[in-house]
Amino acid sequence: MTIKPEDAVRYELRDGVALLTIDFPPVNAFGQPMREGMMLRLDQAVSDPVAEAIVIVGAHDRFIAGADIREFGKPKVGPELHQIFERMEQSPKPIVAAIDGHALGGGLECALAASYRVAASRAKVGLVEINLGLLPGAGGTQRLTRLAGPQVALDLILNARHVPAPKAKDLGIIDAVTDGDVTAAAIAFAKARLAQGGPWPLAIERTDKIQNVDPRIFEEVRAKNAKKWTGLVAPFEIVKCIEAATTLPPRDGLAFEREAFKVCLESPVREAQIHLFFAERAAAKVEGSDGVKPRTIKSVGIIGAGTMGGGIAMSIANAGLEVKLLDMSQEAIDAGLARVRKNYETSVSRGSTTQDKVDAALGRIDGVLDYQAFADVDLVIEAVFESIEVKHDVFTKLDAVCKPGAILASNTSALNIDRIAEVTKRPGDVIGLHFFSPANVMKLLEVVRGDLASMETVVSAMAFAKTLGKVPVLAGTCFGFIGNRILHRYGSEADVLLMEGATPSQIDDALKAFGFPMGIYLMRDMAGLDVSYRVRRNKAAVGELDMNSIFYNPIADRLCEDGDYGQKTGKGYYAYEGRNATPRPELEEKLRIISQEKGIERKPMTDEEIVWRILSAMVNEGAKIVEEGYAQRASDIDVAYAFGYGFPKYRGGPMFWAQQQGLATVFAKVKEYEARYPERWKPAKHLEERAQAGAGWNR
Ligand code: T1G
Repeated sequence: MTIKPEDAVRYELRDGVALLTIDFPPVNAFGQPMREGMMLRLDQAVSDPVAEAIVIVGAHDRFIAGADIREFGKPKVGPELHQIFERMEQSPKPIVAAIDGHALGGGLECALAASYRVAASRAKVGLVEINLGLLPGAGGTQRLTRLAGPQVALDLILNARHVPAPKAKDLGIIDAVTDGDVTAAAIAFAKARLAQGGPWPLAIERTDKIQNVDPRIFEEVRAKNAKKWTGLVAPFEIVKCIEAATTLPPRDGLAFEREAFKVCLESPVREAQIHLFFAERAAAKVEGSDGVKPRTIKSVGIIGAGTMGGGIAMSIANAGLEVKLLDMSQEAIDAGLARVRKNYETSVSRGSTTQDKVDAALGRIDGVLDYQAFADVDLVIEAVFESIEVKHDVFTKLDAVCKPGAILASNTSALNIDRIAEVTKRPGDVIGLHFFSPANVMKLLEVVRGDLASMETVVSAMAFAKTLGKVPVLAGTCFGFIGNRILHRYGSEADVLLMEGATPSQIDDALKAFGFPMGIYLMRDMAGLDVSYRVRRNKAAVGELDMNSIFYNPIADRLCEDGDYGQKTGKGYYAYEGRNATPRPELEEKLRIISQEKGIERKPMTDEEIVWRILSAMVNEGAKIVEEGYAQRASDIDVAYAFGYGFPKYRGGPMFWAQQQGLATVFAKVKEYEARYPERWKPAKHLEERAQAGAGWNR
């Protein structure tokens, strides 16, 4: 049902003020009907002899979420945002933006084109376009800079800050804040300004905040962020626009910004980041769950006060929920709580939170020694030793103690959830909640469902993840779920490349040049090589791993046998002075010996070959995970990798990257590798089908 412009923006008169109410679900994003409605109602208000002033408000306690992101990349129909905002600035009557909820992107730009801005104290405002690979393209870089100065504009826009209204008032962005009804406050504000008389202020004509600006601030911000902005377009264009606001006349600055916006719009980065925006939201949707309501989760028990358990406790307490943290001894609990306090202290010292928020969160974490403490909790998460025997013991006890309907979750990173669920009398209530370390920081949360889990339990776990501010991805219970299964596959491909002639630093440098924050070998050295060494030996002992296979690279075993466990012993794939890693020539000698033992001829390799082999391994494995039903859709793989495994967001994720290369091209590469390694490179049927359909991923 298409909403008519006159319904997208309603009109009424209140006490001599024209009230424009925007009602364009779900979040008042500037879709065509809303843009047309704004033009219609602005003209109506300006020509209405009864209306002495104009107030713009959003229905359902939310202002405007910005431009309609779904329209990007499609031909523009209807008035452009900048035309609406110019129309506002030509109004002979004062316009007051009444902001509640969010005013983001084009939403705040709309408010900045008004004469005044009144906000509810709970409202937040921001120019967040950089998250989409864009910049505020409807005057935001110009009006905000002239209203609040270039330093504030650089900070808010480059960091996509959601600024609380009181702080925005201190910065000069908002004129008044109210704890009451924002519409009434805005009308009263308009009437008061009418009584004082015009002219009505225009942010675009302000000059006081752009006097004597030191041009070096722009060079400094570029230099400071050069590494972080590698591969990006928008940040550089944003700095240019803010600099232009301090040097160009208003209309020239607006024109400059519109050109810069086009540069961002046309970049592949914008497509990738907008893909992730919608992919993140799609990932939260569980197919087949219509009508299934989540259970309420207000109190949570955690078993294991170690690093993971403590981090999970923090993320739950930060969300305002009560947490009981259990361990086997008071010493273990005290040590766990001490680690939690230390983490909070670091966050406060970094300014990423405040002491009173930390005190409140700590007040919600209670150390307990007895399982009985979990009798009334709504959810328990175990974060104990990764052994099925230990999990069985824990879940048997939980099953006996917890109330009916309590959800029992395991933080396991690879064990089969059904094998855990089947020891309880409530297998339907058992789910995996795979947090990523540090659990109080990492956004990704893999919700792992076994065949025994009920849909209500799955929906409840996904909703709980959102409550924590996490990015949930629903995974099936194959080995390694989604993220680690792909990590395992591309890690073993990298190990084969080492035997074919590459070195750890060459592979890591190629991955960093692609956009990963860190290469796989540096990551392994940081994690420590000894843990996975023990796992491999256990697997080999029970015949689950053939160390004699031509594709098995024993380099990590040999490093461990030399006592080189990585960063913690000063040597691993790299040699370390503190955290500074340098390549090890003796390791390259070891690799030459291994290649000889395996009968593999070492050849020089290009970075492009390395990237294609590793990315193709990720994509082919991802396609298998989707076709086997362990992921709901290809974009979920992208969300998992962008939010949990350091995949550069500006590339949209491995599956999106493959789509940008062309699935037929990726399929051809996989076939090429299959010709060389038949048993390692079976093409995924899903990839083959989509490549042959000449289309992208169908879900
Ligand atoms: N355009 C289109 N759809 C949007 C949208 C938008 N701007 N924002 C949200 N949606 C959809 C979303 O896909 C989901 O759809 C539903 O609304 C609820 O979203 C010219 C160029 C406002 C804080 O980046 O941050 O302005 O899944 O689950 O948790 O300079 O939505 O239900 O089908 O996120 O209550 C800049 C993006 C745009 C803000 C609300 N603005 N949105 O959070 O709901 S570019 C943004 C958000 C721009 C100008 C530039 C959040 C929210 P579905 P949700 P929420």
